Amino acid sequence: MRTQVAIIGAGPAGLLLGQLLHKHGIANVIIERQSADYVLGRIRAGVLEQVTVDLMEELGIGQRMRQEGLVHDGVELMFKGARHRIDFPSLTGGKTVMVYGQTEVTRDLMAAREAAGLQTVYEVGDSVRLEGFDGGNPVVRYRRGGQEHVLECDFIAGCDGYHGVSRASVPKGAIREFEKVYPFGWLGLADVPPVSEELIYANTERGFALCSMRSPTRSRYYVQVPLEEKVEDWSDDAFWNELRLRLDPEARERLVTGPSIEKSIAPLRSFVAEPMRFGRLFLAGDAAHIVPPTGAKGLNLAASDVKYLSDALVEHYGERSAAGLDHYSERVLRRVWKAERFSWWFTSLMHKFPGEGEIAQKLQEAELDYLVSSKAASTAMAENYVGLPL
Ligand code: RFL
Ligand code: PHB
Repeated sequence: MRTQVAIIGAGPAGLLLGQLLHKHGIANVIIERQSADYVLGRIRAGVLEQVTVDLMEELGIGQRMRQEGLVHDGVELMFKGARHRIDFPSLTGGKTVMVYGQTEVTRDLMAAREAAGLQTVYEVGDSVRLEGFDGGNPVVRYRRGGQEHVLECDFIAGCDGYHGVSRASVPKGAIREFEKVYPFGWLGLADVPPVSEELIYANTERGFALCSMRSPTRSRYYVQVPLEEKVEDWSDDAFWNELRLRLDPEARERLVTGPSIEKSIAPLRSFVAEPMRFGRLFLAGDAAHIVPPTGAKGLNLAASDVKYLSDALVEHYGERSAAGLDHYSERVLRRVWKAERFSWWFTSLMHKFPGEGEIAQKLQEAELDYLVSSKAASTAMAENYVGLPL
């Protein structure tokens, strides 16, 4: 089999890239480890920046998002037991974010891919091998249904997430990795009607909590827990009790509790691999970088990466110019590092760090007080949260 661009991974990065390339007549095949249902079963991101919303619209798949997504024009920051609102439009010249789950984005992209008759090979397990990307003829080898397959291509897009094969295929000496692992995780639980119309990010002496949502009837709540904690040790009741203790009196009163449909613990990490190009292999999304979820940036970075990559590939095939491809890594990393900085800053401001003592709490509260009372500080926060321009 032969294609122009072989895409590894059918997460948001891979699926978005596939549609962007297809729109410009560039053939692509996606190779995915899991089944489509498994990919759709993962509950992950919930907040889309305008840049991501615009990409969905550009691809003609914004209709359901427009109907079912929730436009949010602010978030609430809670500290010292009280909530303070950051208003996005007045601070950013009219910008907002869209609450529309990663599952729904993925579902819309899969449907569009199927309607366009584009090929996705699911359930290849750990069999993918990338070869020849340092020369002129890259190939992707994989096994499916007990048979070996070879996909020849011009380029490989590594969109296979943090644990994928693409970054791991690069010789160690050619890549630099920067990493920070936080000493806590997020225990997440879905779903009952949300406690508030906007997201609440809470800094408390007991640790961080986030009240988010997927729809007017589905909440998604998180509490900071020590890394060693096991999800089996958290009954739904224990979760609700802990969340209640981290909310202000009004939210505590309004909180609707019920059985969870999904409960899991996610570790928090900042990670960047440089560069993001190795000959004819390009990394995009979580394959190259991870942010802690506090800034809601992961999916949005995956989207902006593949926008840059598809522009570069369109330039290559259309104008026969390598300039876009040559500058891909440098251009993407400039935006990635700014999102890494924001996510690290917001994580550091909102979480309780073990062993840091009471002064750390006081300093966070002073910074939060400054953040909500200074227009300059609120503007910097709002500008980053709604997303920096491409
Ligand atoms: P994905 O989604 O991990 O997809 C990678 C795909 O590659 C497949 N794969 C392979 N395929 C073939 N061969 C192999 N060897 C393979 N290895 C892996 C995988 O099965 C998978 O289908 O990466 P992608 O596309 O780069 O997308 C990144 C986003 O998924 C991620 O950044 C976000 O979910 C992060 N994130 C959030 N991002 C936001 O923008 N806003 C949010 O509000 C937000 N909240 C979150 C989050 C992530 C979370 N968790 C659980 C990590 C909340 C949470 C709790
Ligand atoms: C979510 O709804 O899952 C979510 C929202 C905002 C974040 C992180 C996660 O910052």
